[in-house]
Amino acid sequence: MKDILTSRFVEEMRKTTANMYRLGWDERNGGNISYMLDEREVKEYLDVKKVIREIPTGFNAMPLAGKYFIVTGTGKYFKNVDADPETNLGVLRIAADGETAQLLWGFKDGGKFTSEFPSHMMSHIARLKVDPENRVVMHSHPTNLLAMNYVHELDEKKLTHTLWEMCTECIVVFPDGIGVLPWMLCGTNSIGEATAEKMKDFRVVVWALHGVYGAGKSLDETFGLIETVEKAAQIYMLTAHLPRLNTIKDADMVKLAELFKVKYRKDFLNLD
Ligand code: 2HA
Ligand code: ZN
Repeated sequence: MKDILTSRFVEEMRKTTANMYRLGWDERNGGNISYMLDEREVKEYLDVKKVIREIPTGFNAMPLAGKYFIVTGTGKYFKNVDADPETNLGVLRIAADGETAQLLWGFKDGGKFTSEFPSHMMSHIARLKVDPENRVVMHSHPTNLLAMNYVHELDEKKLTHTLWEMCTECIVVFPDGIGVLPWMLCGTNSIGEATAEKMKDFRVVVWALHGVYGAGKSLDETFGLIETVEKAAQIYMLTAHLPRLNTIKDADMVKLAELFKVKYRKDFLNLD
């Protein structure tokens, strides 16, 4: 059995959480990540028959039964993942009944998965129906996007349109736009259900006055998605109080979307 600390997935989780912390998106215990793993890859590092602990999922995760995930822990700081992955991360399998998570590695101090586990697992279920290659759900508190929540209307079309206008590549990177949930109590099954409902249409979902959820095929792609939204929000926050002299036109965004052959939300543009 190979040492799990040398695995690609632990290495990627260490690098991603460190990057997100460095960017100031994940203060204290802010943010959480879940990454669906390939069973064959997990078996290179772990005896998957050896369950350390069983942890109730708190909801029915049956569509993910038998699936393996590496997830960040509740109350754990992204800042500390790199130095101590075995305490701050866990590898688990969803049991056949969908009601239990079987811990195979990690959460060494007796900890458990992120408080946002329902939102993560429900989002995986929703995204896998739209994109069978989806593997990652990522939650974060990016500074400029959060600031923008206080000064920009939280209407999906208006918010998406403003962000698309801020960087030329935005419409290519998130052509499906930004879903928005109103402020809701976090850590609950209700916010999980609402997030998953939005994830049917959007890979990026803003939790008003809290943060963002992103989904994608890999940690790199999902990080890049949130990074691009955050960059656009930063340009907005740097310019919102200044007279606007220039802007990317909707007709130009159409040209970009057509060149890169992305399926975009036409109804989020103002075309005549
Ligand atoms: O885990 O970000 O939404 C800390 C959070 C909760
Ligand atoms: Zn949060």
